[in-house]
Amino acid sequence: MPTGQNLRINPDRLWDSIHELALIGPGIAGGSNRQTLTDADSEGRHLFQRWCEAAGMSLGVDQMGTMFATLPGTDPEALPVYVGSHLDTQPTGGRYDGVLGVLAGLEIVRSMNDLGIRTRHPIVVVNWANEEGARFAPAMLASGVFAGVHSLDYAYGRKDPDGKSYGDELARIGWRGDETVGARKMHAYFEYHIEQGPILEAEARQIGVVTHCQGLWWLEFTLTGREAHTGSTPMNLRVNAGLAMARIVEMVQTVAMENQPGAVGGVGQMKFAPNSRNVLPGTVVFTVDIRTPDLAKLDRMRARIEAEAAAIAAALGVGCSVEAVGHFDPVTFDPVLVERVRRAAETLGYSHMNIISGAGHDACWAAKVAPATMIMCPCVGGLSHNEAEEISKEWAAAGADVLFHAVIETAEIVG
Ligand code: HGY
Ligand code: MN
Ligand code: MN
Repeated sequence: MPTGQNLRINPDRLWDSIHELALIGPGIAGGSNRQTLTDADSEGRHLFQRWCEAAGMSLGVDQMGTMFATLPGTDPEALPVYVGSHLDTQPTGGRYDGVLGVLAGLEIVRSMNDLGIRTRHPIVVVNWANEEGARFAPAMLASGVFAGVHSLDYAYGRKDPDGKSYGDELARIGWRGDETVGARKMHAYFEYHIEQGPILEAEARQIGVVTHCQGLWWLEFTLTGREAHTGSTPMNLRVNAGLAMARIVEMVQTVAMENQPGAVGGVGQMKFAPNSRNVLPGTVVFTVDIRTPDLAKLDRMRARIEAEAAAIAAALGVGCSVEAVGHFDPVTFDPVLVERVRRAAETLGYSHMNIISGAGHDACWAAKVAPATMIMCPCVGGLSHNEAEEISKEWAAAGADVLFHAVIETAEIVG
């Protein structure tokens, strides 16, 4: 039975919590730099733990460092309803990516306490470890282990650019829990997230009813040229890995544009060695990120990019190897939960539209092991993964109200 229109979260408390957490691991331009398994990440985790315990929740932590805060239901045998996202950020991230979803989950519990609402199913608020994949690729690493996509050994062995391993860093900050990853079973999973794109704002809709998430490949290329003097080496004697990289990046743009509408491709990370301004690079390592909601198109784009990159490198005498360091197929979210989100937006009188998530989320892996769906709110100019990422308190609260209704309807209000 849909919940009443008057059931709403406390917008000020949600907004204040978001901005109190933002004081931990601040960026250099007003955003956040709370990269996974850093001391700032740990400090943010401790604050979240204190807030959850103050709201009457008990905390569990699994072997990947994912945090699960539980509000008991009236039926201890009932599988919990999970509400989650992530508190780790990009190096130059915004205040809301991930954080909004975790703290909106906490706000639901705080509001249930205020209103004396109990549910039959327990409610668990989740902070997934290493959603961003910025420090340790791939993204959504902990939820991937939880869903059985990655082994724990693989995850522990992932290295950051300084060669530190996930397992060592998790132990160093003291957040390696005992729970077996993936042992928990979910009745349902909800994730509330900023859109990270321009559609909802452009369409003047308050709520994104997320029906799908586009699929992704992260292809890490290693190009091997010959280190040589940039001044005295004649052009015809160069084995130029930098030139090969430039032509491959241009080709990725061409492949993405030839697969419009509904495909993206680009490069966000690149490393030259020895990275000296007057030495032609011996090695260039960079990651190509391609995405589309169409599985066949995604795999065609990958095959074409790998084949054309090999040909570009060969024509320049440059060595070329590629490793897939991140992947998930396009995801279809649970139609029953999607309809519950849509009905909640209607009950509350919020404008809404169906949307496909452009970014990847832990919900993509949760959907492999439980009925799952997402809710989105607009963000200013569609900007995200940028310290200037911005949303309004009204947008944040509207999505949290919809989340509140969908979650407690799924968890079955008692009394
Ligand atoms: O890459 C993504 O889509 C997400 O931000 N990890
Ligand atoms: Mn995110
Ligand atoms: Mn992100």
